[in-house]
Amino acid sequence: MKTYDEKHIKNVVLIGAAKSGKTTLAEDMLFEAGIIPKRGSVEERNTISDYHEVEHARGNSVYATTLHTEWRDYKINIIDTPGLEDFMGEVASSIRVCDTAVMLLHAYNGVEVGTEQIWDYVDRYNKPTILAINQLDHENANYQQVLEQARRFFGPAVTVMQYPVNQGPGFNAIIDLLKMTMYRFPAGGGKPEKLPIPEEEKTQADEWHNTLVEKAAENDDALMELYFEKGSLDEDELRQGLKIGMMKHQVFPVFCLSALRNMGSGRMMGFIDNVAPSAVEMPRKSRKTAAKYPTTPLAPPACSCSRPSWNPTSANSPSLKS
Ligand SMILES: Nc1nc2c(ncn2[C@@H]2O[C@H](COP(=O)(O)OP(=O)(O)OP(=O)(O)O)[C@@H](O)[C@H]2O)c(=O)[nH]1
Ligand SMILES: [Mg+2]
Repeated sequence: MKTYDEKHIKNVVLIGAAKSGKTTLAEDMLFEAGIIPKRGSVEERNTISDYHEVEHARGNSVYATTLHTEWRDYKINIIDTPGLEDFMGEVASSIRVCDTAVMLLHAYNGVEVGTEQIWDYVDRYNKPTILAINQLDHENANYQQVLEQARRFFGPAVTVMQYPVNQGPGFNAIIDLLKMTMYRFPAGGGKPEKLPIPEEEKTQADEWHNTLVEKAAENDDALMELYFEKGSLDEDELRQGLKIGMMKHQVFPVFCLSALRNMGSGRMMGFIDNVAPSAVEMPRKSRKTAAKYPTTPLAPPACSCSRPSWNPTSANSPSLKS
């Protein structure tokens, strides 16, 4: 494995109500990046993440599992957490050590009781959050309804980054409002084709793109000035504004996924690389010891240990984070 400096390591936790698809997404992120040659499944009890016997017996994650993947020039450390209330301790400790939380919402069930319980911890620790609407291939997937529920529950920080073109069993295309591109996936998922936004989607895409630009601009005075000057922001400026918004808990970007069909996770990992804050970018104001323990490669060790265990299926190490 390559050596990564602190800016090129992203620590994310996958959270969400039971059965929203966290373990399937973790498997997909590893597969998509070529860390594993074949995807296991929860049904076949052979995912990298759910390796304990009790998890096989129950068909649920029970423990928080640390994994890692590499996407482009970044290392993404992943903690896959359980969704059931009984295991909330695992979830809370994982949120505490992550830099970005990826909250999965089921494309039909939307915001569930489990989502609300888990959100209390994200809110308490004020963690930058991505909302990932998963299972868009579900026969009853309803993106619009889930988005409305999310807006009601998470508030105005909900920021649409992507929307599905054809949700349901035929799901294979996403419109990305940062790139203003349509991604169309091959039948088996994987690398999407990049296409122009179709004529019939242009009005909707333009409208939501403008909202995205405003959302990115409003978190930073310099960007706001630029926006007034130019009437728009370029991709890099958008990324910068979204990053600031995520760090202030003013932006929760919404992504589209079908983890089971290997659709959408690559683009989301690209966003984690380029926009989600790394540990060194996060403000440490609230910690009295922060000045004593700066997060730089030359500083003395100072870390949180969230899971002192060893995963025999991926030979990973304890989860330590400064
Ligand atoms: N159709 C469809 N099914 C999915 C998708 N992602 C996950 N599933 C299925 O949803 C079920 C739950 O998936 P998991 O990955 O175990 O969900 P989880 O959030 O890890 O569940 P817990 O660990 O119990 O909280 C399994 O049957 C998966 O095959 C998806 O994108 N589309
Ligand atoms: Mg799971």
